[in-house]
Amino acid sequence: MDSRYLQDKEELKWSADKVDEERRAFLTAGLVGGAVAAGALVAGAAHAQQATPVAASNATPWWPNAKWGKDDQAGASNYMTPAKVLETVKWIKDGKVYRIGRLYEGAMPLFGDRKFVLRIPGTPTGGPFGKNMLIYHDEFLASEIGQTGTQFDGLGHIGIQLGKDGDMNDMRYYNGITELEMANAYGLKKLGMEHCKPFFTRGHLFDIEAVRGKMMEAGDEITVADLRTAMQKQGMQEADIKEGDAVFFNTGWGKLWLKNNDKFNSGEPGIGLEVAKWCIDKGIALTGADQWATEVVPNPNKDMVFAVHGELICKNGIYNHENLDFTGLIADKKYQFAYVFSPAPIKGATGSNGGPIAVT
Ligand code: UVW
Repeated sequence: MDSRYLQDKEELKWSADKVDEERRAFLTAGLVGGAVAAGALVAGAAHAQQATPVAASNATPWWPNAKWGKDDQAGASNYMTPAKVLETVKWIKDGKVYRIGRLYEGAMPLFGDRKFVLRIPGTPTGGPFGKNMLIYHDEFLASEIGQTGTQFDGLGHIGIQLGKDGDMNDMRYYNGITELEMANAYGLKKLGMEHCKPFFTRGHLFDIEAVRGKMMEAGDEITVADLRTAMQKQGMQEADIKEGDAVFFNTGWGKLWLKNNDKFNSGEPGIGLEVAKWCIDKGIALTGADQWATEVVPNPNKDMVFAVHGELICKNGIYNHENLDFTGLIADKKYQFAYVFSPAPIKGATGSNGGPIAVT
């Protein structure tokens, strides 16, 4: 084996350990803070934290993928077929386009130690050129491109460790792909964003903030009963939710964006394993929310951390779009729309930033 490869592996292992250490520190602090805040705010409320009825089990291998085969790396983006596009187009009635992503800026709340640093070198960066004296600007961006701000989680983002610490053969991702098969300091060798097909599908928005009558609090889990209440309030039919559709959850937590970043980062309301299973059973292609992980943090089951990420992304190839903004859609009572997003096809990337839209 070539020595450069071995060196990459060592570097990767070192940086993985470091990130892990930092995340554990963040999660301990965040979950403790979040649990205290959530406990104080949710206790006594009509919707107290509920124990997740479905336990995530890693005992049964989730590969080879039954729907798209053992070599598949595109997951639920395979639902994006010409038939799906034509079915979705029927939902476009008034031609209105809503931006459902947020502005990217250095001040936005970031998970853990992630960064978003934009610089314009030179001002102007270059020129003047020719007698016409043309000048120009470039930008330099230092950031986790797919994991800051409005972010689309790809299938290379989340895996599950099944064996001993450091055993890359037993860290498994979508379709059973191992860390050893993917690992590369210069971009993932498997499950990179280049494998994800552009999304053009029907979106269904559940306004759970409206169901609760106020912003949900950290640790408050959205239940399937909440989804049914939301559908009733919003005039939606469960039978309308079809294989390959996208589902979105409004918790109200997004109101803290740039207003109270510390609280925003301390935890969040969101879905748990019960709703995750509902999504899997329906063949949903993508979940999304107005907060940073779509799932509830801390999980009411204190042994679970980001368990929904594991079930949806890793085991089922279902994508996840985080830090969305549904303000315009909710103001106009538009709960069903065409969701359109073409992730940046960066080879080997774990996710994508970008500007998702809802078209009604
Ligand atoms: C993690 O990276 C665990 O979460 P997110 O997908 O919310 O960034």
